[in-house]
Amino acid sequence: MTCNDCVSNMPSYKLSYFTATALGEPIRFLFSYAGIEFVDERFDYEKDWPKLKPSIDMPSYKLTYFDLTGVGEPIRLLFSYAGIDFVDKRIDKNDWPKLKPTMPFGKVPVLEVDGKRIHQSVAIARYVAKQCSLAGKNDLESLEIDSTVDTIYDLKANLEDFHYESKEQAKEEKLKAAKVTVPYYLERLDAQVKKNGGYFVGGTLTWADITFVALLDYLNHMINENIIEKYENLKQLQKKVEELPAIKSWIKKRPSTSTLYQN
Ligand SMILES: N[C@@H](CCC(=O)N[C@@H](CS)C(=O)NCC(=O)O)C(=O)O
Repeated sequence: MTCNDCVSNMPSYKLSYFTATALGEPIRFLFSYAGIEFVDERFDYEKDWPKLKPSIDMPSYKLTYFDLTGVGEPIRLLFSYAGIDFVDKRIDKNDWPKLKPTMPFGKVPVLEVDGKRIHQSVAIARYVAKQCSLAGKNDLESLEIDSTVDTIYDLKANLEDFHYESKEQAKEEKLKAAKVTVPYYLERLDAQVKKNGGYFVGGTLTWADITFVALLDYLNHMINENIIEKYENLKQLQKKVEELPAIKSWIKKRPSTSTLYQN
C-alpha cells in the first residue's frame, strides 16, 4: 500500500458552522489536533444563515402551551439558548376546553416534532437540553441534573399547593407551611450552587440552571414575592443565565404574560 492509497482512503470532511468559535470550535480544534484535513466552511449568521437554513435537514418543532411562563417556559428558554427555531403556539384560555380533548393526555405543554406529539414538560426540556449539550458530561452528571430538576419541581408543587387552594382557612394553613418549606428548599439549592462553582451541577451551565431561572417568574407569582431575594448564589445564577445573549434576547422579545396567571 502506498502513501497515496492512505490519502485516498480518508473520508473527506466539510464542517459548516458560523464565523463564531462557540460550538464549532472544539471540532475545528480536534481536526487540527488529529492532523485531519477538513474544509472549514464559515458563514455569517445575519447575512448567510437565513438563506442556508432551509437547506439543512432539521426537525420542525411546534410547542403548544398557555400564554404563561409556567412549565412551558424552560423549554422555550432551552430552544432559544440552542438557537433552534420553534413555533411558539400560545393557547387562548377560552379555546382550551375545545383543545383539551385533542391533547395526548389532556394537558400542555405538548411538543410536535415533525408532527409527532410528545407531552411532559420535563422530558421535553431534557430532550432539548441534549440537543445543545446541556444535559451533563456523563451519566452521573445527568443524574445530578435530573435530581436537581425534580427538586425544583417539588418546590413548585409546594407553592402550587398553597396558591391554588380556594378555601380560605386551608389556604392560610398552606401559606404557613409554604413559609417553612420554601426556605428549606432554597437554602439547600443556594448551598448547592455555592458548592458547584456558581451552577447547580459540574461548575458549568446545564438545563437545571435554565429550568430554575425560567420557572422563577411563576414561582414568585404564586407567593407574591421574590423568593430568592435572600439567596446570593441563586441571585447570581439568575443574573448569569439571564445575561446569556440568546436568553437575554428571548426575555426581551417574549410576549408579556402578566395578566394570564389569574385562575
Ligand atoms: N406533568 C405535566 C403537567 C402538565 C400540566 O399540568 N399542565 C397544565 C398547565 S401548567 C395544564 O395543561 N392544565 C390544563 C388542564 O389540566 O386542563 C408536565 O410537566 O408537562
